[in-house]
Amino acid sequence: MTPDLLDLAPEVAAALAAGTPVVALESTIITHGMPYPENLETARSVEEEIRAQGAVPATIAVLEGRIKVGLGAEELDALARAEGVVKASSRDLAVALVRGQSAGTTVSCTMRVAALAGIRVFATGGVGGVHRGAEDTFDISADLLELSCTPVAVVCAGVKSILDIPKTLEVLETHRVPVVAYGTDEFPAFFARSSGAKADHRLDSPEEIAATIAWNDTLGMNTGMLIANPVPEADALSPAEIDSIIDGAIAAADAQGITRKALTPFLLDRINTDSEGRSLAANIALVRNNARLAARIATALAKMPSSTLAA
Ligand code: PSU
Ligand code: MN
Repeated sequence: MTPDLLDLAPEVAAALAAGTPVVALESTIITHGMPYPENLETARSVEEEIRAQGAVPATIAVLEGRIKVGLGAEELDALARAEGVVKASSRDLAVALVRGQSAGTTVSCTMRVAALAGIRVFATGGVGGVHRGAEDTFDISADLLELSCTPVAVVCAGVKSILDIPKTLEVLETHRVPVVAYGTDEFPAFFARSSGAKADHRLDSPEEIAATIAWNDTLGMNTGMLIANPVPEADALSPAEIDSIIDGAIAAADAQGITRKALTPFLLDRINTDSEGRSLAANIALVRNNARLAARIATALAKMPSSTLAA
């Protein structure tokens, strides 16, 4: 790795050097996934959840052409308020560096940077996937492809039904990405605890998940892993309520010709507005819940004898 490729925050550098647990966090959720000021409050409270478990949070973003791994309070604040910031998936990263851009990093880009930094566990809300109608548009998120070739475990709350969930699970299977549901037999649908699709695997403890990550490495799979953690019961939304809002958002995107990388941010914004904040409250609760689980997995991984972990 180029020695000065990454700007590691001091506490992140110290934790990585000491082998103590670190959890990566993405920043497109801050720049394109939630409105200000909820985006900033969420980013802060998610970092606190990770600290409360004894792990170090590393929010990843690009600021003026530098890759940041761990943001200071002022950097986080500025990113949350910034307008016109780029949304960078992993393929956009090199251009962002050349052009000196600031960017929110998507799941794919955050995974790429986490892997470069040596961080193996990453928490977010929802990952991208196969969009409804992908048989015509071919709109399949780069997140799924990054999961197939970058060894970082991503804790999410499943995928939103803005996506075609069965097709998303098929693409993950084709690309040999392990998909594990935590404490449930069902694959969760972000706002709802169940999508109607069965999860491929169920694991019930952070220790078992950490051991699965270690085995996946030892087997030379070189893939990530998707860990689906259902939204807490108390914060879940009723499918009837959220499904009609999502259907309305998709119809609005169709009517306005919104496609490609603008589509997911458009749908998220529309859902936030049309649900009058209820979806945002659920979103915040589930990201915090995912951060807690990710920190417990990173802690279990850090305790494993290094002989069981691939170099
Ligand atoms: N889904 C959400 N919230 C998000 C995103 C997706 O519920 O914030 C963001 C993530 O950063 C994800 C990206 O990696 O959108 C996927 O974008 P696309 O569908 O354009 O690949
Ligand atoms: Mn897309």
